[in-house]
Amino acid sequence: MKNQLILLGLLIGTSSAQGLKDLAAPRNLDVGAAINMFQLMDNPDYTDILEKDFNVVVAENAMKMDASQPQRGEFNFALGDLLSSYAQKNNMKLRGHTLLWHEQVPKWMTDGNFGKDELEEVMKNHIQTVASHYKGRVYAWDVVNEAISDSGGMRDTLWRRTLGDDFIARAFRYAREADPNAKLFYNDYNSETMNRKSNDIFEMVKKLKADGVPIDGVGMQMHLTLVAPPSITEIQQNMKRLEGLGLEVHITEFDVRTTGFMGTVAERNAATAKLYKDVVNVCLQAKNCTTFIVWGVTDGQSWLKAGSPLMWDAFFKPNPAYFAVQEALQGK
Ligand code: 9MR
Repeated sequence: MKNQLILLGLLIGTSSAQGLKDLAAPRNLDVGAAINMFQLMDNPDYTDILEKDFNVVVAENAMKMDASQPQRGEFNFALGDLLSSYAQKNNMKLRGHTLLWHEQVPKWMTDGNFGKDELEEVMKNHIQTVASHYKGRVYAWDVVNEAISDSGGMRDTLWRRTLGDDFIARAFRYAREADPNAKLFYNDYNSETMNRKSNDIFEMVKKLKADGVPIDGVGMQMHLTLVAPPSITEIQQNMKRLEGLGLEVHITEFDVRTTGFMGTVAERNAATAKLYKDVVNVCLQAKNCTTFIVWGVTDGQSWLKAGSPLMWDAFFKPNPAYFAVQEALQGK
């Protein structure tokens, strides 16, 4: 009976049985979501969506340094392991976010007053302990997150101040040593079009490649803003130049800040849906863009806390953006 209903659904053109991941698979695209662990643990509406639509999961917060090494040398993998077994059970890939960042670091790290050698040891130990723990389970890691400044050049962080600019190269080498099979990514925001920041990232990853540093790809976070949408042509150009370096692109944290939009909610949602569709299309067209990940599932749980940035509303009902992505994947 169930099969007949699915067949009927397909015949009359509804694709309710097919999740986004099913539509994306023949187009060689992975579709993922950042996971809120509280929702994962006790909300079946949430897990129903995950299991229907996504084949990649990434912890929104649970695998960051403050969570995984809350005290120096004391690691806590409880939540990450839970997500990892959930992913395994549901045939999903687990993406790792993130090994090295300047935010969400534990207090012992920021207050540590470490000298160069000691901080290098902290960095190496963190990267290698975490990457070894998830070896064979995390298929791709954001090794270094947001290390380029918004105003040009390297961002001034504790890592860079103490360790020097080349901490990035060493971070990638440590990660590769610990897990030779995971794909290693540099991940950042506001760097999807051709701009100062994406130029800096391009030059950086070009040098890393030239120096033989093990880097496989660049994560474009894509926290977009509806009132100042990015140029799709420039996104395409940016993906293309990374392809020229042999680098893969993952869209890692897609959402749309919709506040400030002048118009009705319906107009706002339609414009948001178009942006979703345009970006999925540009990714489908780029040879090296293999993954589209949204930064959360429902609007109610988004870090943006306003508007309709995601594909489901706060009541778990699909937004127009959901159907727009569906259409893009179907080539409509
Ligand atoms: O969505 C995350 C939010 O719950 C955290 O409070 C915040 C802490 O800085 O991090 C958010 O996720 C960020 C991600 O890890 C890196 N890129 C920007 C994301 C949104 O701020």
